[in-house]
Amino acid sequence: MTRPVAILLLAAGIVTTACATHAPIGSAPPARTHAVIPLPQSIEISRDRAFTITPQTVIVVPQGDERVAAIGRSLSAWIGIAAAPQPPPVQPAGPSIPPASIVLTVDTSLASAEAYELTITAERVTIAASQPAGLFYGAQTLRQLLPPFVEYGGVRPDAARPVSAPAARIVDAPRFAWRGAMLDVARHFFTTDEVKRYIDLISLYKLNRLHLHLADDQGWRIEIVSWPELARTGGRTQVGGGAGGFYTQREYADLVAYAAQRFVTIVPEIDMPGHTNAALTSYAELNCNGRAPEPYTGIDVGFSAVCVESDATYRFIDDVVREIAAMTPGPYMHIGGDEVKTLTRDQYAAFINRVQRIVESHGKQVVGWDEIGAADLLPTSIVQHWRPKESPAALAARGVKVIVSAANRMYLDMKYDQATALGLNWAAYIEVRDAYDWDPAALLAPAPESSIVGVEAPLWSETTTTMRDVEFLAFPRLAAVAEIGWSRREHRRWNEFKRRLGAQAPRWTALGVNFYRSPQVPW
Ligand code: NGO
Repeated sequence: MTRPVAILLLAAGIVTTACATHAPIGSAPPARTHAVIPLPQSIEISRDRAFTITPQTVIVVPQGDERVAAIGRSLSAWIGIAAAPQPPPVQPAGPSIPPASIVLTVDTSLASAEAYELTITAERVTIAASQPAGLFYGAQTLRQLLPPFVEYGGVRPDAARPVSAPAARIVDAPRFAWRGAMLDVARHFFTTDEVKRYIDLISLYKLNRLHLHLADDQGWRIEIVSWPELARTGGRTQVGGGAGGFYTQREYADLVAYAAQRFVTIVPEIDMPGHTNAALTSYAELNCNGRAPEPYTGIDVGFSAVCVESDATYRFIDDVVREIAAMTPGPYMHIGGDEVKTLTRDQYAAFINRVQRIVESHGKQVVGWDEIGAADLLPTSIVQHWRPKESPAALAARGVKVIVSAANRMYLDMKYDQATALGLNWAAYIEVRDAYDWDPAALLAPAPESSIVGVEAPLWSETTTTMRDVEFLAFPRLAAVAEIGWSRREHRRWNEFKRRLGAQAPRWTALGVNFYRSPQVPW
C-alpha cells in the first residue's frame, strides 16, 4: 500500500492493522480490532463503518460456474438464519447487483490460486480471486469477521443483533502451499462423520491438507478389495481393545469428495515397513516366519515389520497402493517409513527405494517420515520432518523438499503441561505459545525457505478415544499452526496473536468445539 492511499483510508476511518510495508503489529494498538486467523497479508479495517446482512442480502456468483456456486452455498449455510428467516439465497450475476449483496467474482489478474481480495463497504461485500480456492478462503475470512453467533447457523437466530462485518480491505495469500493436519485413525478409529467435522474445523483456518494415518500396528482402516482381510481382520480392534473399524472404499471416496469441496486434499498414509502389525495379523504370508501374530492393542512402537525379502510383500504393496491411488485424486501417497527397529540400514533403504518406484508407477508422489532420507529419494519425494533431534537442514541442502512437523512444536498429541490428562510427553510439553512462537524456516537454515513445502500438525491417537479428546488437543494449537503456515513471518507476534486467539472462544463454543482454555490466552 502506498502512502497517499494510507492517508486516504485513514481519513475515511479505515485503520491498517497489518500490512507488509507498515510497522509491526502491536507497535500501535489498532483502533478497530479483528480476530481473523490466520492473519492476512494486509488488512485495513474501518473504525466506524460496517456491512450488515439483511433479509434482502443475496450471494451473487458468476453465471454457470458450479464450483463458485458451491462456495456461495457454503457461505449461505454459514450465515444461516442469523439475519433473516432464510439463509441468503445464492443467485447468478445479472445486469445489476442487488443492494446489500455479497459478490463472489473471478479475477484472473490475481496471481496465485489461493490468493484473494476481500472488500467490505457499507453497501456490499466483494470477494475476488483467480480460482475457487481463493474465493473459499475469502469467504472464510468474511465468516470470521461476522459475529460468532452466526456459527449457531440454523439453530439460533438472534434477530435482535445485527449481523455485521466492519468495512475492510483485505489482500491475502498464503506463505506455504502445504498447510496440513494429520489424524491418526489407526490407534483409535474415527468415523467418516467425525473426520468430516475435523475437515470443517481445519478449513475454517485455511488448512488445505488432511493426512490420514490409515494403518498402524493396532488397526488397518481402509478396505482393500484384493486383500479383504486387511480391513476385515486388521480393522477389528484398536488401542485398549475397542471395536476399531474401517472405511469402505465408498466411504473413503465420499470423504475425499467432502474434503475437496473444502479445498482440502486427502493424503492417505499406509505406514510401512514398520508399524504393520495389523497387516501382519491379517495375512500370514507377509511375515518372514509365515506365522500371523496376535492383534496388538498396546502403544509400543518399532516392533513390527513386513518381510522385506519376500515377493508377497511387494505384491501386497503394489495392490494396496494401486487401489488407494485409484480412489485418491490428490497427487500424494504417504508411505510412513518411521521407526523400524528390526531391519538393517541397507534392508530399509532397499525397501524404500523399491516402494518409491511402486508409488511412482501408480502415478503418485511419495511422502514419508524423515527416516526415508536414508534411501535414494526420487526428485519428487517429500520428507516429513518430525524427530526433534534430527535436523532437516542436511536434507534441504541436498535439494529435498520438506514438510515441517517438528514433534516438540507441532505434535498435537503432546500434553500442554504436566497437568494435561490426555496426550503424551515424549517430545515436549507444548503450551500454546510454544506452538506459535517459533518459525520453521530456522530449522532448515541455511537452506532457502523454498525447500519447505509447508507445515503439518499430526495428532496421534494413542490417548484420544473420542473427537472431544481430539478437539481438546487440537484447539487452540491448530490455529497457531494454521497461522505459521499461512501468515508472513514478519507479521507474527505472540502478544497480538493471543488476543485474536482468545476471541475464537465464542465461535468455538457456538461450534461445540471442546477446546483447552490455556492460561496463556485472554479468553
Ligand atoms: C511418533 C511415531 C508414532 C507415534 C507418535 C506419538 C512418528 C512419525 N512415529 O511419530 O507412531 O504415534 O510419535 O507421538
